[in-house]
Amino acid sequence: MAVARPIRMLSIACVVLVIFLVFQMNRGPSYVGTGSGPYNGMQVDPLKEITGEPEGYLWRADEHDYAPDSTDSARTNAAIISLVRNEELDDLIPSIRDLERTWNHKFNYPWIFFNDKPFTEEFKKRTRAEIKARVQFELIPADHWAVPKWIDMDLFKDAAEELKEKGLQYADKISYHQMCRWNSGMFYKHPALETYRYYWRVEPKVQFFCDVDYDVFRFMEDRNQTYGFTINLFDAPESIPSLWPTTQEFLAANPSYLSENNMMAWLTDDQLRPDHTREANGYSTCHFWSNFEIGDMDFFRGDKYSAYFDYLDKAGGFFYERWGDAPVHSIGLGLLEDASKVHWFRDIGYRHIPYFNCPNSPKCSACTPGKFYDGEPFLAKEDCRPSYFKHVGTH
Ligand SMILES: Nc1nc2c(ncn2[C@@H]2O[C@H](COP(=O)(O)OP(=O)(O)O)[C@@H](O)[C@H]2O)c(=O)[nH]1
Ligand SMILES: [Mg+2]
Repeated sequence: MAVARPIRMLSIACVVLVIFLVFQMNRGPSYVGTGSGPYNGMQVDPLKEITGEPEGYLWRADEHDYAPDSTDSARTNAAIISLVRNEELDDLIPSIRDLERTWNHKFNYPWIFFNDKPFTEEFKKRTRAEIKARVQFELIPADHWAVPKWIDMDLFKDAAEELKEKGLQYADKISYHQMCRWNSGMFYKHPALETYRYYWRVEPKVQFFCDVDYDVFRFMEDRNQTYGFTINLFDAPESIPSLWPTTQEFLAANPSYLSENNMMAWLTDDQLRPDHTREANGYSTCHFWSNFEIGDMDFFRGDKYSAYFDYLDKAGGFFYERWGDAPVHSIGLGLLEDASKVHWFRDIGYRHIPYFNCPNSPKCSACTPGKFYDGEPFLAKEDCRPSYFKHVGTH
């Protein structure tokens, strides 16, 4: 039986409408690449433009002594650090290879591996085989890793169960909470790092894509930089509902700690993802993704950040919620440090699944310039750079 023409036309229109709606739902957010609208932080992804090295003097391996065992080398006071489990060895080796190939075989900074359990002989042997520079294996002191005595474990279990029901990853895994706390406020207190100032944090399973031909630690030191990041991301608000209210209490008690040139506008942005800012009770959830960090431990060891970490630690949110070291470091820096002391290492091609920082540069290979994520299109909206560039800048 023939279908009446108006009905046929209506059916076709419906199909077209459905296809259009599906396309719209899967599309990246319109602030990336298209321009107009209230969100003008990132009209064009800067990673699509040609990216070169930072301006100014850079220390290079062919002009200075960076030999691995030189006692008078040009290396500054810095180390590559990695918290890792023995069972992650196979995932760690490619991370080491990438960083050695793209950068550290030229500069030979020491690697220091940290673990809450002793490293196996196999771990030591196989990591040493990848690195010309000095390598150290360090056990974390039990009292740095242990759950603090003021944490009520029954309360932890109830809270973890509730967070797990909400779908929050790792909520009921106590070691994940311990790891986040250690990275937030403990790593720089480890005796093996006491005499070090700068660190580059590396995780298993990460990738580096670009040749970096200058000493990044000297770069940090020469330009008086405190912290460098590659990826700027939104967090899961359900992991940190009371982090911002607790931070506000701390600030009210210590108003003089707030840096004059702070990053408050980025931390409290409520335009890019208003739902996130609301659910996190005033914090945008935007943070420097801390699986990559190049930083100055003197900032974390300083009075202001130390007081901030202690305040958070007493409040218990590392266990009763799932506060991550990324938002904690980021809020600490955003409030207590001068915005000009945070640097976006746009030239360091990097990936931690599922996100990338991939610049457009002849020094890079095996990543797509400007590609931010790999996987489902909804991941596009996790990019917080539009807010960061708008409120803080692209330096
Ligand atoms: N030694 C040790 N390392 C851990 C533990 N949990 C996590 N890590 C390390 O901490 C970092 C972050 O953990 P990861 O599982 O990558 O968390 P994600 O990136 O948030 O999914 C990685 O370098 C892990 O190897 C732990 O219980 N013991
Ligand atoms: Mg990881």
